[in-house]
This record gives sequence, C-alpha cells and structure tokens, in this order.
Amino acid sequence: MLSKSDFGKDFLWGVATASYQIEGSIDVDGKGPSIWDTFSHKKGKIKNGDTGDIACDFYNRYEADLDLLKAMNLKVFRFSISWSRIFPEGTGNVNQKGLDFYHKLIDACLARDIQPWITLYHWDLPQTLQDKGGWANREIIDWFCNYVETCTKAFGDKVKNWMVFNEPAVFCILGHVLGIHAPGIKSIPKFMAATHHVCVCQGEAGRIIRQNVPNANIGTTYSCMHVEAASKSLNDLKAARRMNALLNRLYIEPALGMGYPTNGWEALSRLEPFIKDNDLEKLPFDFDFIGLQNYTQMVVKAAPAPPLMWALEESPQKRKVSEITEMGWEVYPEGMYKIIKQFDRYEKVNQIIITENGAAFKDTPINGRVQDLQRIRFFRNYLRNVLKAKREGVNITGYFVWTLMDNFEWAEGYHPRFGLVYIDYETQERIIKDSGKWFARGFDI
Ligand code: IFM
Repeated sequence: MLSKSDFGKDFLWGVATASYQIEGSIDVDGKGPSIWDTFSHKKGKIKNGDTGDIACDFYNRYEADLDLLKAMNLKVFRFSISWSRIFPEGTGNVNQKGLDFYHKLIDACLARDIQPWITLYHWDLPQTLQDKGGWANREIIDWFCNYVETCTKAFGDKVKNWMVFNEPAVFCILGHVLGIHAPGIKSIPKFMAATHHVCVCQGEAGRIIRQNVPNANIGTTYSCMHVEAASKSLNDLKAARRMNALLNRLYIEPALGMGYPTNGWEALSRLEPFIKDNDLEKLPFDFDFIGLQNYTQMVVKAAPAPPLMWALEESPQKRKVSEITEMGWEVYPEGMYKIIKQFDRYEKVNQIIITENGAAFKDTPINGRVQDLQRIRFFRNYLRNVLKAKREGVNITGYFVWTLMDNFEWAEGYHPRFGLVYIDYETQERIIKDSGKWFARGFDI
C-alpha cells in the first residue's frame, strides 16, 4: 500500500504544465510569435504536422481546468509564462493584455486555494529575439533580465513560488545541437554560447526574484536521469561519465558555485570563448529548492560518433527492457531514487522538489472512462522510490505530476498522452482518467 499521507502532511502535491503545450490562442490579445509557433509550422518538424495553435485551448478554459485540478485534490498548479504574451517583440513595450491573462489565471488559482507556481521560461522564446540570435546572442542576458524584472514586479505580490528555467539541458541540446526542437539549430558553437548565457541568466534571474518578491521560494528545474555504462569497459565508463556531465551536471554545478564540469567532459572547455569578465561571479545563486524532472534512465556505450561526446545511448528496445512508454522511454522507477541521491550529494542542494514525473501510455476512453492502470502502476512505483529517498533523509518536499492534461508534446505532437485528464482534441472534452481519480483518493483503493 502507498498513500499520500506517507509523505507527510506538508508535502506538496501538484501538476506541471507549460504555456505552449496547453494555451493555444497563439495570436490573440497582442501576443507575438514564439520560436515554437514558427518551428511547429515548418514542414516535417512535428509528427502529423501538429501545432500548438489550439492545443488544449487553456487560454479560454483555464477556470474549468483548475476545477479539474481541485477535483483531483491537487494543491499546486505549476505553469509557465509565455514571454511573447508579455513582450510581443521580446523587449520594449509591455503587452497589458498578456499581463492581464496571467493575473486572471493566478487569481483563479488563489480563489480555489490552489498555489500558483511560475516557471519563467519553458522554451517559447519570442521569435523576434531568435531573429537576433536567441540564446546564442549575449544580449539575451539583458533581454531575459528585463523580462524577469517585469514578471516579478507584476506578479510578485501574489505568487511566492518561482522557477527560472525548465530543463536547460533539453532546450540547449535538442534546440541547438540535434535541431529537433525549436529553434532547430545544429551547431556546437551556438550550443556552447547558449549554454553559457543560460547559466548566467539562471543566477541573475535568481537575484532579481529575490529582490522583487518578498518571501520568495526560488528554484529552477533540471531534466535528469541516472546514467549507466553499458559495460565495465573503461571506454564505456568514460562515455557514461561524459554523458552524465552533459545531462546531469552542466547546468546545476555553475549555480552551486562549482563552475562548469569540464572534469566530466573535456569538450566543455569550448565554453571559454563565451565567458566574459565577471561572468563567473554571476553563475552561482542560492536556490531555495532544486526541481528534478525524471522519467527514465540512460544506458551509454562508447562510440565513434558523435564528435566530442563519442558516446551513444543503447536504446531500451535493443536492451529488451520490460516496459517502454509511448515516448520510447524505459520505465525504470529505481532511476528516480538513484538520481535523487545523486543530486542530494551536492552539499548546497538543501531542498528537492520533483517538479515533473509522469508517463505517456495508450489511453482509450470507453463509455466515458479512461482506465489507465499502467499509469497508476508507474506512479506508484516511482513514488515508492521518492519515498525511499525521503525516508533516508533527503529533504524532498513536493511532487508534481507531468501533467494536468494531455497536450502538445513538442516534436511528437499530440500522440503521446501524459495527462491525468484525457483530452478529446476534436471536441475539447475533458475526462479525468483513473490515475487522476487515484490521486484524488490519496492513492491505493
Ligand atoms: O512535455 C515535456 C515537458 O515540456 C518538459 N519535460 C518533459 C515533458 C515530457 O516529455
């Protein structure tokens, strides 16, 4: 048996979402285009030609969607602000209607006794800023600080919980090296530049939030996964060490005052040309909490490519693992425990929140019901591993499900369904899945 109460009465339960994945209404009330609006409309970039144009129509339906959250007895709503709703051109004139939308959303949360948790950046950079080079242009430090300043001043009296970034490794690697996410770039120098600017912004944004929001609870989130070498050979072990530096260490260690993890991946010396006077002092910030977002593990083998990394993932299919999600990810609950312990080993990480965890499985509504037992089993097993780490003394204070409702899963389009709530995209009808009811009950039957 597992029950919510095992985690203690103050433990926070919630859901996480992101603006582009749910809001739709991409060109109303003065919103400017973002890199995801542009990218999703390019031929061949997104499965089935899907776009976020309508998504879950959350922009118009947020009140009813927050009622669903309430019905599932979840107390935290983590959402991101769409930068180009606030600044249609990235900088310059503020769009009052954009601010109004988030004020209404925040007020609707508070009216329901739901805590709003804001992520400042969940990947939807204003297109006008990308046209000037985006994250690879050093000016982004000023653009981002200006945006953070505006949001914290606008919402800081109502919202106390803030996260700077969602998964910097993902938007830097998939967007600037692999080219499979917006802005679709494949360039190591641009990746290095973007990474350094993101790390400076991470520290600077933390300081702006601290200054503008009294009693703020400040964090940032990292995608992370246990990395295992495919064998005990020295080459595979070294490959795993490099991959671990890229996936799990690169964005947090500068924030903790440890600098870049070049001892794990030598190629990070390529960041040096982008590091300017006094930058190194700007990297650290004392985050109140670190958000971990874990779904799977990665098994890594030394390989003749790609250059600099010389390592490849051994796919779950090839390893013949027992369970794989619709994303092709191995279900590996023990990985949650291992990665929590890995991050807890950092002396300066004082508090951990699982800011995302969840799974996409095939869901079929039958007579108005979605019996997603596989997802319930997934949550139960991952949560057991969260609890194990907590009982061993790790200061874990919350768990947010990815995600409230099925939504636009980036390059995968609408096919993978991660939600606690099923969406019929034709009618926008919502159905709370059995997993959502499981959370509402406080777990086992
Ligand atoms: O949908 C994403 C989310 O935007 C960031 N974290 C992982 C989720 C599932 O892929």
